[in-house]
Amino acid sequence: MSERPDVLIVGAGFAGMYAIHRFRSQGLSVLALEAGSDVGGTWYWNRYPGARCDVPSLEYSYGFSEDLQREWDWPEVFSAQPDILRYANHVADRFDLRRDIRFNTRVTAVTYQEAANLWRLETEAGETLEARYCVMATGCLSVPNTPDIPGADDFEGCVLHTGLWPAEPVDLTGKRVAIIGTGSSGVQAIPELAREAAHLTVFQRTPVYTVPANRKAMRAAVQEEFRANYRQIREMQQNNAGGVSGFRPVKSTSRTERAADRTLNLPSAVPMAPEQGGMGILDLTEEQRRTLVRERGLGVLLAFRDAYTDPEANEAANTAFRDGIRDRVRDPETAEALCPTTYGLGCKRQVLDRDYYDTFNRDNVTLVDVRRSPIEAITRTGLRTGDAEYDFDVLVYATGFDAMTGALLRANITGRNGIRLADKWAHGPIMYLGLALSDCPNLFTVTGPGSPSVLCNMLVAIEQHVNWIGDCIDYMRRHGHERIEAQPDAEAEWVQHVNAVAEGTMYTTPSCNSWYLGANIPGKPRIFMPYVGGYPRYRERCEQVAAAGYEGFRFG
Ligand code: N01
Repeated sequence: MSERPDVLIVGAGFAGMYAIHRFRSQGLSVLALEAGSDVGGTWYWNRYPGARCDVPSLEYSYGFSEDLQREWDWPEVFSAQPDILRYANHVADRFDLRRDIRFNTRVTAVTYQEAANLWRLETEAGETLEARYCVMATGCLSVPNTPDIPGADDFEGCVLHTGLWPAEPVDLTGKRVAIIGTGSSGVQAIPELAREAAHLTVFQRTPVYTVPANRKAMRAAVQEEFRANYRQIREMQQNNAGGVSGFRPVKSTSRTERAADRTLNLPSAVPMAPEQGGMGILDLTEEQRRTLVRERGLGVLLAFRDAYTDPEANEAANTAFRDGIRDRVRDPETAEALCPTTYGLGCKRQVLDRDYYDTFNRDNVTLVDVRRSPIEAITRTGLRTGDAEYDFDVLVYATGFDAMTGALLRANITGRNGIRLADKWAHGPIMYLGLALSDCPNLFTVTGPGSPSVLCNMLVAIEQHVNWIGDCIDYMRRHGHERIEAQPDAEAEWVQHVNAVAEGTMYTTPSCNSWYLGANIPGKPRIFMPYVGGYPRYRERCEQVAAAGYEGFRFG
């Protein structure tokens, strides 16, 4: 590790890890600073029971190394957190990444030194490091949100957050457990907690549309078929709106299996392109929709692409979904409380589950609708709502993240002339391509706001950004440039474009309150943050920008 590396990378999740490898391979010296004690980012922190990826692992994996693809075996089609973390560790070992990572090091300030043209990073331990380039690989969902509930510090039991779950196993046997939150994390954790705890109380504010996840174990023949076709698969990813190839094994699966995969359409939570088409939900009567859901499960509703573009079709799908929940959950009052009514399918990221609705048929599970009777306070022994008191031993927050902007703001970035990112973003994130900021020369972000990021297979989005940044630094060195900086007008034009493409989609309907819009954090500006125009269109724009000599940037 050199004294002053060429590049300082903040974060050693999947983005930071690839950045180390990529930049090293082009002859740059690097140092990554990571708050955790090991690699893996999201998969290091989110160890809660049931944590699992919602994109197939053969797609949610690095594509930069043929050897890596050849040698790694996934045990399941959609991997559980421990397997993904094992993969991250394997990558770290295989490419000897740890020698350039400083663990247990949280960055507290990132400041541009104009005269020296250097970025100075300060750490929680009081250390200072400098480099010409700074790459923020801080993740999109890495700042856990813990709601400010009165009395939170009074609780005498054990408090956990799904996004900060301890590494050592938590024994919940015989315990009364409570969980707040029913997003992706809550939905995955609830069935597991219910199996382990003596009693589980679920505090739900907004019901979720969740469909059963694919539970297939990985068959060796399927893995092999992927291996043989990886080159084509990676290319297909580059041309798919969500960065998912959708490649289906042909040789190693039966015709029935392939047909089931097609009709159930459960490949991943990444939205598919509307042009993938299919039958419209309005072509069926209400009774036919209900029968279809009874026969094939709730996941079948995701196959109707019109439900994501046409409000009438959307409402038909929402109604069929609610009927499906009522058919599934025995207690009518609980079933009714589980039915989403305030927003439609497609507004939030699709949630996938294992036994979620069946969990509410268990004797040891109680659902509390805190929209009807809000949480008033956390007490010494539990929690109080408007109409009841609940006692428990363990409180689990599954209350999500300060998404997309949270980690960048927490790093306290200050650019040229003392311009603070917190001030610049007071009304929402403004940046160019989700990659760079005006007044912050030589600072790049991986999967920043305004890029497809969370609407794309993250591994694809990460590799594209890191490669673009690496190529840009290479270009600068070849052309003798010391500084690159996004131009304010390019930044403004891009933000306008990001907003324009999001307008009129299900993501931004007035009834939709998602973390994509920042709506989950009190006081956060309501702006649709990721780029919804599709990964290929975005990638091409990045390529054009580079090919035109970094259009929208200024060199110095
Ligand atoms: O967070 P969320 P998440 N009182 O924000 C509730 C990814 N992910 O961690 O909707 C009561 O979705 C809140 O209620 P409401 C994935 O991209 C992926 O679950 O605000 N409740 C909501 O129910 C996902 O979208 C995977 O009314 C409160 C919940 O907490 C993203 O991470 C797995 C509350 C938060 O849901 C975030 O998911 C896990 C309060 N004061 C996560 N404050 C997979 O790959 C919040 N809530 C499968």
